[in-house]
Amino acid sequence: MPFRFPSGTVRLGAVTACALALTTLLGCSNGGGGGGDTATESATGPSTGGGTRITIQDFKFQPASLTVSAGAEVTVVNKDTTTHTVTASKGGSFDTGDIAPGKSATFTAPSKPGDFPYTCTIHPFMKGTLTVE
Ligand SMILES: [Cu+2]
Repeated sequence: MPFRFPSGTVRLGAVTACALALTTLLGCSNGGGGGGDTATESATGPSTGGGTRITIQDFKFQPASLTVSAGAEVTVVNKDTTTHTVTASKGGSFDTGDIAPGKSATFTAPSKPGDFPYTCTIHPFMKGTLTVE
């Protein structure tokens, strides 16, 4: 049988060298990427930073029901082509005032837990609920 041990050994050797080089390279890049991700998460902070958002589109609040922590800052983005507001229906707990088309505004959620229905003062048929916990 024509086995050729010398050439076979050479090929295996080359493959092994390549695999080692690749492993080393991948190991290095993985380490760097992981470090970068961790740093980004730390800088962004906990989820209270950017998760509280109401989007207005097609004369609707999205989501119509949003649960936030007491005193959280809520961002309202108006993606419609007309002005809207986010205004607490009773108690005057919060009110963004007029939000022009394509603009955004923020308000501070009530500091007491509960359900806070809100509406758009310009279009009273628009309704949503902010739940504070
Ligand atoms: Cu409106």
